[in-house]
Amino acid sequence: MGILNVTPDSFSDGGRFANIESAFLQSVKMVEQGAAIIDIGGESTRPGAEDVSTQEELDRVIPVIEKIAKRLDCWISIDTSKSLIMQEAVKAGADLINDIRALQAANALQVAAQANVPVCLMHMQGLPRTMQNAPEYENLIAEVKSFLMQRAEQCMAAGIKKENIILDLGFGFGKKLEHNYQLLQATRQFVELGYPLLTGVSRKSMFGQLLNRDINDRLAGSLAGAIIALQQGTQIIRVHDVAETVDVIKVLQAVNSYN
Ligand code: 8Y4
Repeated sequence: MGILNVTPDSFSDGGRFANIESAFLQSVKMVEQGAAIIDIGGESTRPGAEDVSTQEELDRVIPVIEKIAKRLDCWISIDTSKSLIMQEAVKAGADLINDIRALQAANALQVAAQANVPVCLMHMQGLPRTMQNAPEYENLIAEVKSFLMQRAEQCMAAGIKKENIILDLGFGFGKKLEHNYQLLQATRQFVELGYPLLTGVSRKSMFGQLLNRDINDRLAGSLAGAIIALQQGTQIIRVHDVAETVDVIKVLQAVNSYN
């Protein structure tokens, strides 16, 4: 899964059309590099980021989804927590709903059930604005597992099919450095819950802090993280650096092809 940000912080303002075109070209590149899914987000979830209006988020993501759906052979994932965005995105051609708030917003469960597409449920402690202020757990693995299983149950109660549910440990979302590494090491336990797992560690601060690298110098750390998760059975890996990650996957597939 290649990451496509269509937030204004990731674009110099050359107007809407230039932004759509640039987002599309970035998607073409990621698909050519081997991405099977493009994850499109129009709302920044960084701690301290400004809230985005629904109309603004729609204006950012819908034209890009329409263009990718028409022109590229890949799945489109919509990264949003708002039910209206989910609904419009699926109408425009999105194939997957990726929600860091695990469909807890008003109407999100109902819209996702109606849309009948896979949903990714992510664990987060707290909310983006404050989640990194001293997150604490009594039993990290048990708490993340219990949250995800409860959300999966609620999804199924709302009519979402079991086979359409993907889980995600939510690296960096209300987690200290040690929490992130404990969860990464526990990946197999989550795979064993019987749902596909999505892992998103690309360029995150778990590498920045550990290795003392700024955001553009975290590729080696991110690839190490990807390998560790993939070896334990994660099925989807959300990344900025598609070409490099595809090489990693091919090497893992080669070693696993000899029994
Ligand atoms: C550098 C670049 C440093 C990006 C931090 C970040 C996940 C996610 C995000 C995730 C799923 C991010 C939307 C945070 N992370 N969705 N979204 N899983 N499913 N930060 O881990 O990439 S945004």
